[in-house]
Amino acid sequence: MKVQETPTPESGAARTILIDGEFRPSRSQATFPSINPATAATIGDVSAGDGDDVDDAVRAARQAFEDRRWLKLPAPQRARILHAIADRIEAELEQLARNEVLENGMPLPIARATIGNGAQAFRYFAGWIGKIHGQTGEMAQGEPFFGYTLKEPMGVAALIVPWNGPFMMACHKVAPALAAGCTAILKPAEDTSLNSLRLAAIALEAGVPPGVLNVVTGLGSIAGAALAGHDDVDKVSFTGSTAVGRQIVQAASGNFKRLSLELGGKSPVIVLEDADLEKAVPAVLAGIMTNSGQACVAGSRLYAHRGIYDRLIQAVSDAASKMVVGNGLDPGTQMGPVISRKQRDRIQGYIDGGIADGAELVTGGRCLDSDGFFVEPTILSHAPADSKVMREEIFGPVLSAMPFDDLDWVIRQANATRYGLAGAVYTRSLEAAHTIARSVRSGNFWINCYSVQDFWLPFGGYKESGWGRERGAAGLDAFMETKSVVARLY
Ligand code: TXE
Repeated sequence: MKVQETPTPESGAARTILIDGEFRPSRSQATFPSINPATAATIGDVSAGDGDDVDDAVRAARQAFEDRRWLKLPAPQRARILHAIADRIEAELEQLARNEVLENGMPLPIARATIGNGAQAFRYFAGWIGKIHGQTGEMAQGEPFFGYTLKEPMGVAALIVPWNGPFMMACHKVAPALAAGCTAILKPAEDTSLNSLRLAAIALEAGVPPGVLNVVTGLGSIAGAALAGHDDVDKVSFTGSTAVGRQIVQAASGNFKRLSLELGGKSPVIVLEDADLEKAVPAVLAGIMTNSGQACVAGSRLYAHRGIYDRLIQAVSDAASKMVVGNGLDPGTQMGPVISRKQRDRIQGYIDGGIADGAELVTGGRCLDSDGFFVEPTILSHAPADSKVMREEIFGPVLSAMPFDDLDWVIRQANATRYGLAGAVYTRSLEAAHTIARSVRSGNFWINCYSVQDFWLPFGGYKESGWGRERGAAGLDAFMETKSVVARLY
């Protein structure tokens, strides 16, 4: 099926709510602008969906789930459709990447990589379709009884996505939801709505029946909250701030929605004295500066052994100060803007607060004089352990560093956080690497590299970094219920 006139960043058509295969405005006709963070210019108008639009979308998704229009397609056909989505994403990669730069600001090569990653999500989860099995077993009651389990889709899933990797993260949720047989309502972040519409249109064109994947654009506090509290939504998969994650837990309690929460982080990066600094320096830098530090796994706390501390900080700062900051569409740009004026001001507040708390500014520290929302790559040294820059998620290009002497002490510091999403160690010692990997309480950990990921590896956080795992078998299971069936044979 060909979807007519998918709203694009350029068209900004304000018909950005997709229900049952039709794009339409919000019922209230209200809109909000989508802003290019590199220029502060308006890209287009997006429909501000509210509770009424959410009701419509949930009704459509419920109907599509109940009449099994998706699940009754044979498994090989569903798998082919997911592969067809990936094919179309790859065919449109350049346009999707440019849209991503316009709305999010990331450099074009990174945008291309994230769009390609989104396509891979569909290929990975397509591979699961047809391989979803329950178990069979004997019953303690003896022979006439026979037991087995069924894996069944959870039902209607709300997929609430953030703005820091908008297309890729939408794919990371839509692909497993569809592979599990759920129907869904995708709620993109208000800063980055438009590529989600193209994704949903691609899904329709590839053969996903209308109503199986719906989109409600709108503000989190209105459209997102309506989804999280809706009694006919069975599952919420959310990526965003820990504060909103907490609100979703409360809103979801009405009907005990199943929840997957991928929340914030304050990930420690530990560099031992024996580390290969030539490899560690670029990895430490990329670990925090990629996507202007707007990554949940950002390696934002650096603990370096005192024996190499000054050398490391100097090398990381030199490299940081040479980074080309600019419009993501300009060739050569290594770091784009942050997402919004609000985030830029918030980041500046953290930097100023860190310096006031006693951290030493080694490089960066300021916003660029520009209409866009640019923050210099910033390194703060000797940040006090209890300062906000060492404790709170800044979500900007700001690395807070501290020297250490003792391994036990640094492990305690690494764990002295409410978060538990990721961490890393750089060392040549096998013993130290694996001891630290086991000691840091986080859902992801890297040895001599950073943020290297794959779809078969579950991704998620300990502690206040969230609930559950995305990707891998666990990511699929997060959209399924297990039913136990017992039969008496005679
Ligand atoms: O996030 P929000 P914001 C962190 C990061 C950042 C901070 C604030 O520290 O600085 O959050 O960013 C939707 N019910 N992360 O304010 O509000 C919203 O529309 C339901 C880390 O932009 O959490 C969007 O779709 N949904 C993170 C999504 O939640 C609601 C990525 C995320 O927005 C809602 C983003 C509500 N009441 C921010 N309120 C990561 N883990 O990667 C908002 N939303």
